[in-house]
Amino acid sequence: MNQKHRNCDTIQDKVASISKYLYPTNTQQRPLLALMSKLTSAEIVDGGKGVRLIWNDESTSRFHAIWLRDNSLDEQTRSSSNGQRLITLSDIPADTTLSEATLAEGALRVRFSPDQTQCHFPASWLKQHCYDSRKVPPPGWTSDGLTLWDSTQSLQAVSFDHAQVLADNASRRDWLAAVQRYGFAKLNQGPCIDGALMELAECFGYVRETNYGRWFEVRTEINPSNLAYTGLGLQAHTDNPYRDPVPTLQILYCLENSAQGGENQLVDGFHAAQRLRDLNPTGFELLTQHCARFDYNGSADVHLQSKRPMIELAPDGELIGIRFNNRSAAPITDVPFEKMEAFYAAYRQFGEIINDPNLAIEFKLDPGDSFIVDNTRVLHGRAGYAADQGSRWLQGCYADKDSLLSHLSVLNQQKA
Ligand code: NM2
Ligand code: OGA
Ligand code: ZN
Repeated sequence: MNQKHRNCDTIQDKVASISKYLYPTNTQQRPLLALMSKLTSAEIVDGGKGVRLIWNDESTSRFHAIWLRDNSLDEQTRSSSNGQRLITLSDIPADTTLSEATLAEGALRVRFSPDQTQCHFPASWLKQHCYDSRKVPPPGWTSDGLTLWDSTQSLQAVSFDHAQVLADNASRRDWLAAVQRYGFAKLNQGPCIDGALMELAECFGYVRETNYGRWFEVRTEINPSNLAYTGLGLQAHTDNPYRDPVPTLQILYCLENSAQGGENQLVDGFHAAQRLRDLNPTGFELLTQHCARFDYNGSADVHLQSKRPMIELAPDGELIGIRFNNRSAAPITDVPFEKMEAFYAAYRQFGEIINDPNLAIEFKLDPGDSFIVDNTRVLHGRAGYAADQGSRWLQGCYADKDSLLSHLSVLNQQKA
């Protein structure tokens, strides 16, 4: 697309028309701070390769010319009907510099060279997206939007009424915000109806269908295809680590629970991983830097395999995923011989932390109750139960966090 010599005098209006796409109201993106920030000066630096802004609190932020050009908010750069970028990086000259940078009505107004395009950036947008002097904590950090928890976590604080979250936007928002922050939430007093969990997944997103079906029956079976379909206790685990990508949410919904035992436990895997890091930094590094392997071949028509670390970090050290499941851990072959003993010691220690009752919350589901877990973070387990007295019947399904967070963000925008 030819971007040369266009006139952007009315760009402020155009920015306004696309701003609904570009101002996330998500609380994790510092909007309040951004709204309160005012610019006091703008100075071109580094021969036009960047601009240095000073804020009313005297802090400074630098932005690169190429970054600003790529993120221009005008209608030629971003579609006014959907906010998507219309240009590719190749449409921007590699030698883009700033020829002018001034403050106008609190916004930054710039002109780029050589293509002479002009753009406005509202101060709040710049504050929200600044990247200068970003401090990266040591590996294993988690986002400010998460609250890590242990056995003292109040179950009440993350429990909601089933009918209310389906009927009412504000309750649904609170429920989904709890899943985002704590990695799980419980729902009480739903109907004891076969398949009722579908309505839960569908109220914020989409069911992830797998070889186990759109949903699956968790109860004792003869010749079970999976140990979940027995009365055995299950160590706290994440589901389906042998799948790539793993389902990022799981819902377990109780229809019957009169058998003795069968309590559920939940453990914050991010908390467990940080505890391992603090007790044994080398062990933590081993589990993050080497892949484990997972495998499921429990029925003749399925063979799922994956190779991923038990504790996954993003390139900047953010803790982003836990995979832990003794039943489907496959032989680990991606750790050098010299490190295997230490890797096993770390794996054992991680398991001990996960088994520590001080980290787990425990509850017994009543018929009509359910819980949802972020399967990349929170591990779930169950105590064994006797199959001969009473009955236990849960239904489960998978869904994905991207649509949950999307729905939550839309609800938050409606509130704002
Ligand atoms: N089920 C319940 O990930 C696992 O294999 C745990 C999964 C069979 C769908 C059980
Ligand atoms: C599962 C599972 C726990 C339970 O089905 O994945 O872990 O309470 N079930 O039966
Ligand atoms: Zn499970």
